[in-house]
Amino acid sequence: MSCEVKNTKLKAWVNEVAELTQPDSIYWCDGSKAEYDRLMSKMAASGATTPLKKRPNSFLFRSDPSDVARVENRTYISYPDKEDAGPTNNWVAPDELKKTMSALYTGCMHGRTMYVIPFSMAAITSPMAKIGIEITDSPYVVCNMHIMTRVGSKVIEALGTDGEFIPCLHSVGAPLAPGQKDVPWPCAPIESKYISHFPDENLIWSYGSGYGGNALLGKKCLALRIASAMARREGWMAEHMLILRLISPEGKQYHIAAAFPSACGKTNLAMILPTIEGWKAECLGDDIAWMKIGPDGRLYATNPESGFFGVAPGTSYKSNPMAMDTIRENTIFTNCALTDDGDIWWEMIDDPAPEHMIDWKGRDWSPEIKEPAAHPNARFTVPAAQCPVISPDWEKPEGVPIDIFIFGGRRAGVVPLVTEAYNWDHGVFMGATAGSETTAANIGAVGNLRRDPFAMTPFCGYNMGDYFAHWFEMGDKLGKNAPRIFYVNWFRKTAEGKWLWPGFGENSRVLKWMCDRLEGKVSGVATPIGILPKEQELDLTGLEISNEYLHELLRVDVEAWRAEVPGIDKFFAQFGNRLPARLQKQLEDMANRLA
Ligand code: GTP
Ligand code: SPV
Ligand code: MN
Repeated sequence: MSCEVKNTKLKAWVNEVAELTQPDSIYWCDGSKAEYDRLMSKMAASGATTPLKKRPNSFLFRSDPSDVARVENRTYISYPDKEDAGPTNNWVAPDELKKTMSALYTGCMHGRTMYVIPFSMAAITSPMAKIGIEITDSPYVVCNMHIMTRVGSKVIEALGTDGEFIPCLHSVGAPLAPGQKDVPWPCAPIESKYISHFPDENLIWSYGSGYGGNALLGKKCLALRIASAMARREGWMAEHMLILRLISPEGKQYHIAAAFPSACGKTNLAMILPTIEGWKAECLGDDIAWMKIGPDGRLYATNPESGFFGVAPGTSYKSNPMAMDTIRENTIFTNCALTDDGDIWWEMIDDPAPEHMIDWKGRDWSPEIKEPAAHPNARFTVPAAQCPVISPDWEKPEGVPIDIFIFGGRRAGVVPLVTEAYNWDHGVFMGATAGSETTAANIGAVGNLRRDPFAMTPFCGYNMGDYFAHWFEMGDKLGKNAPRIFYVNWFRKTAEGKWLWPGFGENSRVLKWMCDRLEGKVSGVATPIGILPKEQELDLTGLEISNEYLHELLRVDVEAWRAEVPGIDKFFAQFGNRLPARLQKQLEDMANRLA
């Protein structure tokens, strides 16, 4: 560390953690390239990673087969009162959880180095920036944090003697006995994994997993779970949203923030290459948005991260060319397949599967093997600055003013391609009732329909009923400056299981309709569930789509929507008196329109 650590609280906390976890040594990270290179070389030498011959400065990691995604059933929001965590979060009282975890942490870093990572979420020059300190025993976490956050001595300088920071404690939970050889991906069994949050204290404790959102604590733990609770206290918003700028042929800019559940299309939409003539897009963020009302009364959004931790399978030059160009170098790959010439491969990438590969479990793979060669939640970690369509304004300290909110999810049926909310309250209702089929981004069953309000079910750091109320409060404050709200579903299927909508770049056609609505150029049609495009209002120039598909995509199936009402009612009931009356009223209004 090139500068001296003067923060009394920080020094005391690091000493306290070291006493508890008993590492062999303590290392303060400076965020430099030399540090990254050194750690990667060490991990390559130990067999923890494979440098990729075909991609400059890129590395492949294979996780333990049990440690491949977030663990929602081991994730805790801990307040003294269970009611404050609400019905959608796991809860254990702080004292009890700390007792259990302290026992696990005792001596858990034996045989390992303890890394201290000073990091900033959002550019350190941004008024929205929050400083975190992650303590971890995983060099893989250090390298990923280098990419995903701003790590370095500047953060320590900014902290001074008494600056505030969010303590983020992480251990893979695999102490080494003297002389014991390490494994490539150390972690603890599922029943001793804990991803714990103490929002009253702005404190994060994570144990037992080395993977993504469980271990890179700046991301879901800090920037969503802890930040959402802070945002409610302080009157701003922390959302699971991409941020993009759409530019019309006339040069008018529209800023869009969109919330879809994990593995439901945020990274893809964030880097969209519009297929309609004259329209351009720039990426500002692909996963998280922090938003605050600016001096002009509009809502300004900042991406607190500095990298992308994106889903690999499905990514190709055909689906997401900008992501493919982003990951040409300086990328960490996790749980992808390895080709014989030293490159990565995954399902639905451009090239067909070669005759031989090493799969994500490190086994020989050939096309007769029926299991996928890459894990469905295989990921890439890459600096955002490498994206060819990154906006020149992506690090602007004050952020960008949001014009449009989009909610959505993965629904094979019922939900049309696009619907606009009648007003803010209706839009909040749409967000609160969003439903989606579960994906491989969490350990658990895939393809089950669940309500995932605002795509925040796994990430809301307080009672979801209070979170709904916070959305209404923000709308009241924004008044006429509030963004317009839309709901989309790119994932509608035919009875035979074929996509009805081509998706990806073609989604620009739907975005254009939204802009046309803002400009008053199109009227749409009022339906019981909201405003839908008239078929001729969607710009389909150059797209081949059958009338039958288009009709189905824009059809409101009144029977099917009536059938949703009791489910929503039941879903709302679990929030008891924390459910805002305004939401119940929206449900009644929709039921009446459907009657
Ligand atoms: P997280 O990083 O988990 O938060 O996911 P995400 O919301 O960023 O999802 P992402 O953009 O990585 O997409 C996940 C999967 O959905 C990938 O396999 C994509 O290829 C696929 N996908 C994304 N957009 C579309 C679309 O418009 N249509 C279809 N059919 N698939 C899509
Ligand atoms: C998600 O699951 O929404 C992700 C990946 O963005 S993780 O960082 O693992 O949470
Ligand atoms: Mn995400």
